[in-house]
Amino acid sequence: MMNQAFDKEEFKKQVASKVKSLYRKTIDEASMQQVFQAVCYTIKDQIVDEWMATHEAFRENDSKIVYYLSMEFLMGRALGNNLINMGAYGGVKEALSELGIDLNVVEDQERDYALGNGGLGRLAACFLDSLATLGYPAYGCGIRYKYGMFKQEIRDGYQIEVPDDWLKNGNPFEMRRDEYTYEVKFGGTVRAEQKPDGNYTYIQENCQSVLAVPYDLPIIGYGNNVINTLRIWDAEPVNTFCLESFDRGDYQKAVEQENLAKTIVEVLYPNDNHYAGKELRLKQQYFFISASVRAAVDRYKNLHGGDVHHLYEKVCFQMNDTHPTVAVPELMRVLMDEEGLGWDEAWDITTKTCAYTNHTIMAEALEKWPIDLFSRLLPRIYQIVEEINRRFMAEIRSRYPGNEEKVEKMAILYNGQVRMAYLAIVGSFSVNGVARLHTEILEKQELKDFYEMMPQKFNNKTNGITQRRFLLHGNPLLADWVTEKVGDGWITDLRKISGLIPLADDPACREQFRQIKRQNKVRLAKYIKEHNGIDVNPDSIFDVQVKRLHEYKRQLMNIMHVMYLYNKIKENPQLDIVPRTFIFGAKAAAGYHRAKLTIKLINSVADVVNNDPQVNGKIKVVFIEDYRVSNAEIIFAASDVSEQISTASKEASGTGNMKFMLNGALTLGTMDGANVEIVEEVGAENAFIFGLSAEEVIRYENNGGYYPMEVYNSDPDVRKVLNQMIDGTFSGGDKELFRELYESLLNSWGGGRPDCYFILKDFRSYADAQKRVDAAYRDQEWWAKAAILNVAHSGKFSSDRTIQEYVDDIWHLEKVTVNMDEE
Ligand code: 26W
Repeated sequence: MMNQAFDKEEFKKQVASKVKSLYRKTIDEASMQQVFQAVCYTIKDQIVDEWMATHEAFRENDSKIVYYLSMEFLMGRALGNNLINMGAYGGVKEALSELGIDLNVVEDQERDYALGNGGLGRLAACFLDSLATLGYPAYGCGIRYKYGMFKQEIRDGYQIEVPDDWLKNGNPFEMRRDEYTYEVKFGGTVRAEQKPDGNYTYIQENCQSVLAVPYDLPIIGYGNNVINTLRIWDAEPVNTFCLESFDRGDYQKAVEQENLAKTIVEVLYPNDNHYAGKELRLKQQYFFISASVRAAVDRYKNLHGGDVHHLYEKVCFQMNDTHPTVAVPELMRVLMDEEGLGWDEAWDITTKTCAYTNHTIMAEALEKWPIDLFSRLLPRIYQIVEEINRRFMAEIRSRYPGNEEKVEKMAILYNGQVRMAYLAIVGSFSVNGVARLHTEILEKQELKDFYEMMPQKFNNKTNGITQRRFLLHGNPLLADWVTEKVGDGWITDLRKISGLIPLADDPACREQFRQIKRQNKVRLAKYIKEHNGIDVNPDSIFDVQVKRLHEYKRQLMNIMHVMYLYNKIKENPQLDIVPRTFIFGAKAAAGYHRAKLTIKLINSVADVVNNDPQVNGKIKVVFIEDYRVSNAEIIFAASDVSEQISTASKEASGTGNMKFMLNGALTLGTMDGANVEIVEEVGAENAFIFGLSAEEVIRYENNGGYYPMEVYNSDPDVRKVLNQMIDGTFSGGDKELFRELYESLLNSWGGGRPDCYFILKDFRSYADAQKRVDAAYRDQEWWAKAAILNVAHSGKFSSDRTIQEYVDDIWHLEKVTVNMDEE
């Protein structure tokens, strides 16, 4: 493989020949985009043997395969990561530089594959990297959206959404696989037909349909020749619009089918943690699930003489949240209607094949499809869901006789809705949360009834991240330093990074660490200057909150603290504080008004603070436009403080928190999600923890909330900040602009409780923690030590560890080895 056998001269030759055959140019004449394309095609040629060999190994070993079903894969850029995992990054860098080309510039030609919103989508991408690196047979199954997550522009402080035409220049790594096309049916009616054996078969008629055409992307394992596949489905019309249909009077239908194909994969829904109930979204779900499930069943049948009875021994469907839950009834349909199995047999197989991961307890995120919509769009699937529900209700009644309240609470079909989470739980053999605290809350609160009835299904899998992208690729300076100190074992076994622990006490190592952090801050400062036109001081504390914008994540509390600090400086311009740069990056869902208003507030505060001569560089506020995977890599590397300040109990896990830790930032956070486990690993003395506990938050919630007005009345600093939202201080005199935010904190705007995310309740505790950050940073020796200890204790948070736990407890896969002997 390229690992051992990277041939620089050969590589240069091939790139030159690709540039020639693709563009009729020499390398010198080619644009950087053309060089980028040529480099990618060259790499694709080089990995195709391993890709084939991997699949050959799956067949030879009759491997069990996990199909990771996900509406989102937030891959970021492929080129750099592929080169790293092939072991060719250094070689290619050298080869290109001999041609006078900078690999970083070539990498910058690539668009992010932004086929996801945030945490859930990025987790899927990290999991694919770990699965391939550990050598486990896996497919990612998703949708080839024409437009991914929108590109964010900031104009006049407001977010503007620009379509993400990521395929404009083509995708050199993808491979269209027409031969694995499936037809997917929507709507129409179901007719039961009696077969000769007396059983019934069900036929969906008068329906619309589209073709699902798969595109495969290689997922390259690190240094092991294993190449897994991400299969994303595109939609095409069944027969392109033709006169024939017109003649037959099917004109309308032909147009409709063409439109369906066009719209179904048009765009990723940009909602994070918010269910909108859009018909097209349900179509997307069934579209990719039907194709993926049937592809998996067909592959299994081909290898096992057409008999599906032992499917679960070789296939596992892992459902990434409830979005792919139609996999349960779809597999039932395939097993019964297409394979001729009876209900009991089919149910036994299905519930041994499907597993479900829950990623959120936010009530507004729960998918509940209206039955009329669901049954109209998926008539046969709905019949099956009805029967699943009927049998499940009977089970509840026999388990809890006379307890109709239980039945109502747990029914899959209730109040005119299909409760997807309940369908997922009932149809799966495993239900997991994504951090210890989150799983506990599921078991004790949100899914209590289900946990009581079927405790054996429940388990925790604390999330993780891939160190190959977020340290090795994103932070080469620190990666090299770690390797110099503890060897390169950490790249595939992050626990080995604990070898750094003793170095935290070595002043020379601390100095080296500080230098690296400083260089990374200079790199980010340069990025900010280029993209925002703002000068930031690399010697200030880089205090960073980057994540989706959501009320529960409390970016509002962060910017309110900046307002508070600004007021303190105005009261006393001599105020002794360590210079701080508050950095934000966040996309708001396009229809989430309050979140977008928070972005405007951040930018408005930035304008005032950054341009006030009295502030004199003590604090700066920067909003980084279009936060995404590729600039995240640069941001994590440069951070000192990691803001993880969600209302306790609301953030299921968080994964950004782990990326900061790995890059030596100190956590400023609540005891929420995986923060709890981060603090457990690194020690509370090396983090800044504040705020209500999850238990306290839940107790308040169960008792009708709290009175934010009491905080307003008793705390003059908080009162001043709140008043500034409605006195025009940060809005050029406009008193109405931010009123909604003010009201949401004090008087409940648009219904609900005021300050339901406990911002005012936690504010003092947060400000105190910020003071501790300031004090701690003055002791540079202490800070460097704590930062190194954060890196050193990040071993648990590799997605390699997470994946190994999924394999041991849920998937039960066996590793494959792929030997590429030189011929
Ligand atoms: C139906 C609308 C919708 C869309 C996306 C509902 C829910 C989602 C996701 C579940 C939101 C999400 O990304 N959740 C995040 O998942 C991460 C990976 O497990 C966790 O680290 C985050 O805490 C969680 O918010």
